[in-house]
Amino acid sequence: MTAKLSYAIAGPMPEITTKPRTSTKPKVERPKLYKVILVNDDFTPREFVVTVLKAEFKLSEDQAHRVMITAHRRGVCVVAVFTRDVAETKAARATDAGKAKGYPLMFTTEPEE
Ligand code: TYC
Repeated sequence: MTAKLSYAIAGPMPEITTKPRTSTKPKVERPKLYKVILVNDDFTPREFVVTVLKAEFKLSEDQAHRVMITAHRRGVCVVAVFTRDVAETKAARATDAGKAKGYPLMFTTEPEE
């Protein structure tokens, strides 16, 4: 006896397959930035403030003088922005530089909008 092969017209139910996501949406969130703020006081010598700004924040003589004089006139001046860790470390180091000389020089940090 010869076996007869029979074929259904519609064929098998198509399988619905979904391709697994191999490439995911790139999630590159930019880190929040923090401002380092120079606060004025009545005791720290101007030239010392300029020296600290140049040493800790790599400002030029001209930039450092502008930042110092802005804080002197207005009370505060934004020095620069960094990631949180860097901003806090630099603000602490710059504040400590004043403290080491007996000056009340102060740098603070605050998050950008
Ligand atoms: N006001 C200080 C003075 O007259 C100078 C100064 C400027 C100090 C800016 C701090 O953040 C400062 N000697």
